[in-house]
Amino acid sequence: MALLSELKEMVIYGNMAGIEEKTKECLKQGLQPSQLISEALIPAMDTVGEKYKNGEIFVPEMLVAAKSMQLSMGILKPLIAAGDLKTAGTVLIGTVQGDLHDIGKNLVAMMLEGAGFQVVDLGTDVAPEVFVDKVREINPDILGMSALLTTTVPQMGVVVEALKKAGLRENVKVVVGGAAVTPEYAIQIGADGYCPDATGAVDWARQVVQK
Ligand code: B12
Repeated sequence: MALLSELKEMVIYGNMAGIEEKTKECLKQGLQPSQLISEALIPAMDTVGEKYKNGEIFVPEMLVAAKSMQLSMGILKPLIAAGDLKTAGTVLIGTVQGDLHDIGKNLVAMMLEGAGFQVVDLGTDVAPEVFVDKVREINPDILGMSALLTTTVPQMGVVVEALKKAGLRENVKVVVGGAAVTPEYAIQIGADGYCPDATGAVDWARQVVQK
């Protein structure tokens, strides 16, 4: 589909000026918001990651690509989140300390909201004690943590330990995700779940609150 590849290219080349128009055009042509995300925006970020790894682009280019994706997501978010109004459960989510990547975390939050969950987002670079204090304060059904850097993944284990120490571990289900996280690591730190993507996170969250 030409429109989808055009949208994808606009993210890859960081075309911030035109991306919102293109997103609207895609919707006008009948494409679904979820399709724009899974067939254009996410594949675009994969390409950007590859180019960065191969030394073809650098952090500034990666940043404008990310900003372009966020502009497009800004248009899609209300459409996805409009789905369901009743609360399926509460999810506390954040990116761990030292890590500023938030696109994937935002996508997970957005999809969960769309599925009817109330989502409290702590943002990025969240210190373990901030996660723990917020769990104590709002008593969520689920705590979701995101990490994209191999250097920040260990923070997830630190948070799980801090929850145990605070006597809160049994009160909340912990799910981890992000490109640098593996299912094995989730088991190793005693998390309740790992999901590779946002749709998986929604399925997992639904199962957890049903139990
Ligand atoms: C965009 C980007 C940036 C942007 C981030 C902007 C932002 N607002 O997020 C900027 C330019 C700031 C950036 C900075 C850096 N980055 Co960067 N970045 C990326 C890039 C290209 C895309 C990430 C992304 O958004 N992907 C798209 C989203 C949708 O995917 P996702 O995050 O994986 O999320 C999905 C799943 O993982 C899952 N998920 C995510 N979170 C959660 C949470 C839960 C609870 C669940 C269930 C699921 C889940 O669901 C999501 C949706 O399907 C990746 C390459 C890549 N392909 O991953 C590199 C990458 C992550 N960055 C990398 C690096 C090295 C850096 C820097 C250190 C570069 C530098 N020298 O400064 C800094 C670190 C800054 C910091 N302290 O965090 C490396 C990491 C290497 C490693 N393994 O550690 C990567 C892999 C690039 C590479 N190939 O080398 N980066």
